[in-house]
Amino acid sequence: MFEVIGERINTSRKKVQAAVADRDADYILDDVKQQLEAGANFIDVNAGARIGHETEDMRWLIDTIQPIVTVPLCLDSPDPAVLEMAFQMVKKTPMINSISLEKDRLEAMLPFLDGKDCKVIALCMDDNGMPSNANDIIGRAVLLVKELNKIGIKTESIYIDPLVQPISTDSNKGVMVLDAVRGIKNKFPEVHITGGLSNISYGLPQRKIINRTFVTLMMDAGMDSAIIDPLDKAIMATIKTADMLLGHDNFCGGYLKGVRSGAIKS
Ligand code: THG
Repeated sequence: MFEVIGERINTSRKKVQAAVADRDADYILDDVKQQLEAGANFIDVNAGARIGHETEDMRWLIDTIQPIVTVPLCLDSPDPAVLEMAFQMVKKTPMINSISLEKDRLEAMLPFLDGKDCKVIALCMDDNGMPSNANDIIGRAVLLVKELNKIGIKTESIYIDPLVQPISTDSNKGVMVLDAVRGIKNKFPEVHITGGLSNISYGLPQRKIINRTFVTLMMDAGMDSAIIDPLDKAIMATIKTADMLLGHDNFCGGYLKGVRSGAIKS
């Protein structure tokens, strides 16, 4: 079944940033509870936005969230020192978000991940920047899997983020990433595909209909996870329905449960 990584605990969001600055635990706990009730399979925690405060903000967020969280955290930082500190604090093995092929980041992250039996999000980003065609994305995914396998991370623990780019700048950006996902899954059937979706609609009006339609297409191509807002009922209902239609929901059980709980309405 599709795995939802709840994106809301991110200090780039104004209200979360204020709550973190004020050490307002109630606000954070209430938000996390809502994400869990909505069906988040992981809770992403990103404390990167208050420059100079990432380590202490991450420590406070984990201390705050950990007592109530029933799913693993997804530790979201480019800094291996922050990730190491956070990794030592968590009780459930976390997902690490993220590694990339950028030379400095790769060289810093590989020793941190070496010997850790955890899930890892791997971005198809290198020192040349964003990928420019499907083969470029696939080639980067191959290198990421190779580097991670070398240090003992199993292919089934790797979540490739192909990096979604705005379709408003180039009408091929949708097909490009869809073709890339098919190519990656063809080479590595056991690898997971994840990522943020909302970049696809950047610069266009009525973004949510674009994001919802795109996730459906991405799921057909092989995406089986995404970093989204689980409180967005429409996208959650779309994902559950697409999962059923793609044969990932035995006896339509997940869909019917969603309807009974009121989460899915036509
Ligand atoms: N891939 C991976 N990790 C990621 C991303 C990705 N982590 C961060 C980000 N992208 C996904 N997380 C968020 C979290 C919050 C918001 C968007 C993405 C969000 N943004 C509002 C907006 O842009 O309008 C901010 C509004 C506010 O201030 O509240 O809510 O792609 N691996």
